[in-house]
Amino acid sequence: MIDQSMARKLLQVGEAFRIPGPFFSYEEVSQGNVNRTYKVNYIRDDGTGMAQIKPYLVQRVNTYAFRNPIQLMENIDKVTEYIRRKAPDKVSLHYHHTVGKDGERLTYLMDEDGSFWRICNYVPSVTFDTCEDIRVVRNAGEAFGEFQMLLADFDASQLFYTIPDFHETRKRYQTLIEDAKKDDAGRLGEVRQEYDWLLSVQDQACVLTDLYNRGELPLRVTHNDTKINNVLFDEKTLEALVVVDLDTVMPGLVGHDFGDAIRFAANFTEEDSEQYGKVGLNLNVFWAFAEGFLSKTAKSLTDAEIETLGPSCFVLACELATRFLDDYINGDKYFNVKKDKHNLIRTRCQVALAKDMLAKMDAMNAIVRECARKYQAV
Ligand code: GN1
Ligand code: MG
Repeated sequence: MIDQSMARKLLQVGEAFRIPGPFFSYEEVSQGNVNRTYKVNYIRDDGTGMAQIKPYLVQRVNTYAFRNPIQLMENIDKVTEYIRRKAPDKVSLHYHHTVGKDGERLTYLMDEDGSFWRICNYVPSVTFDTCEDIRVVRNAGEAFGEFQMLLADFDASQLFYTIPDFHETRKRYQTLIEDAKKDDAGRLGEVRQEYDWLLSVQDQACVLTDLYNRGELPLRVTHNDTKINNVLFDEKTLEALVVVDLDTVMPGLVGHDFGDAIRFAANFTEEDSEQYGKVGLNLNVFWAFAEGFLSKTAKSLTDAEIETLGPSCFVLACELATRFLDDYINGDKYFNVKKDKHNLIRTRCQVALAKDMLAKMDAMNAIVRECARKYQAV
């Protein structure tokens, strides 16, 4: 159903960015747990006298999650421009400009309610929330591996930390422990089992942070939100077209991108499934992603980094579980919730996945080493 006030708001945003042509319609794109995304259609004469629909992607950035959205847009501008220069033939994202109070060119609009808006080109494509098609998974692995390699010589010090301590797993744990002590929403009793289990694996879950702090892993530019639905695919060929959702592009570790991708794509179920018995790591999907990712990165990664790839999946599942649980304990302030106990369900799902990963860790490590050996040799 069309919400008239939202339509008016999107119209106003489109005017600010001087999008030409009459506003036609909009639909909310339901992906994303943090920002709100809309596909907005305009009518455009393509020069032949025939009216065409021209879609744009309009987003309202969640400024509770992203406290410095202006710096965030500066990061995105730098990174997209860098990639465009390095790989001009690749499909890319372009953010539209509006004019600020002093006539300056801006990639965002801050409206009178304090909402933060941006518009980018709409890329016709398909996305996948869950995926057992091995070709798609392999292509996604290649896309995220390539993304990281494209930025391998980008000066990471030019980037703001859009969310400070985003993958500082020890700090995530500290926050969880502090918020559990406060128990503002009175929910701790209900989540005791999940909370105790997560604390019992704390050291294993913090292995990436600890190795980095000991100087054993290099800092790279990472995407930091490598869910498979952040890759756009060609509908016919299923080739990966472009990696999207660049809000969290920041300095990071290779395991953050690999582990996050696996905990999302290789789970037998969706991220918020309540069928906890079905949750688990699909080793075929794991293998396909590892193949794609390492085919692009194996030659550049250090041996120490390669050794972290398997364990990083467990790390990222636990880290996200602490974040979902913390948000549940705080009364659901960070993640968009779409059903009752949504954050608790998400927590349980990540915990079940992390447990299954522990059981399969030897197989995961063997696959990673095999793929690394293969692609270092070619
Ligand atoms: C958030 O909004 P979305 O779906 O792109 C979150 C990620 C989580 C993910 C879990 C900025 O991403 O870190 O892994 O939800 N992004 C932020 O679904 O917190
Ligand atoms: Mg995201």
